[in-house]
Amino acid sequence: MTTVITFGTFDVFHVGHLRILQRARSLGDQLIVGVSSDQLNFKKKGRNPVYSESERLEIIRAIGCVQDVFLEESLELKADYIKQFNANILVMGDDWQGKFDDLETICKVVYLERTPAISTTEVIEKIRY
Ligand code: C2G
Repeated sequence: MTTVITFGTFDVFHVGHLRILQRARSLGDQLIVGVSSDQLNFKKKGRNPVYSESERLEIIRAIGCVQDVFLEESLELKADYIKQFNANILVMGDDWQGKFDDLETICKVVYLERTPAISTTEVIEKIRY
């Protein structure tokens, strides 16, 4: 049984989010997703997400290729989460290329290409104007 784990905020869920989850899932038998807490998101991006952490958890939990979700409280806890879920593969978008290579001592680390031309920021801008 190969367990894949990935992380993200997944705010204002869009097709770029869906595709990375589907591709991550295709690398193993089950996919576990760490959804960034509101507080962690504020630390990373300097703003509150549009959807709250409980709404984002609910949405990701309902995606067909996702087997389990949990709240990611800190970027530094990745090794603990990987061990807790016995994950064999860590998947990250290539905007994080190289950033988690040190975790290769406990699991395989794979960076997948982002879907071009879509982001939460762009969706928010489109709605705003
Ligand atoms: N993504 C993608 N294509 C896009 C937009 C996003 O493949 N057009 C991917 C990102 O690379 C990431 C995932 O979708 O793997 C979630 O994106 P974000 O919510 O922006 O994730 P981020 O806030 O970078 O959180 O611990 C790491 C962080 O929690 C990652």
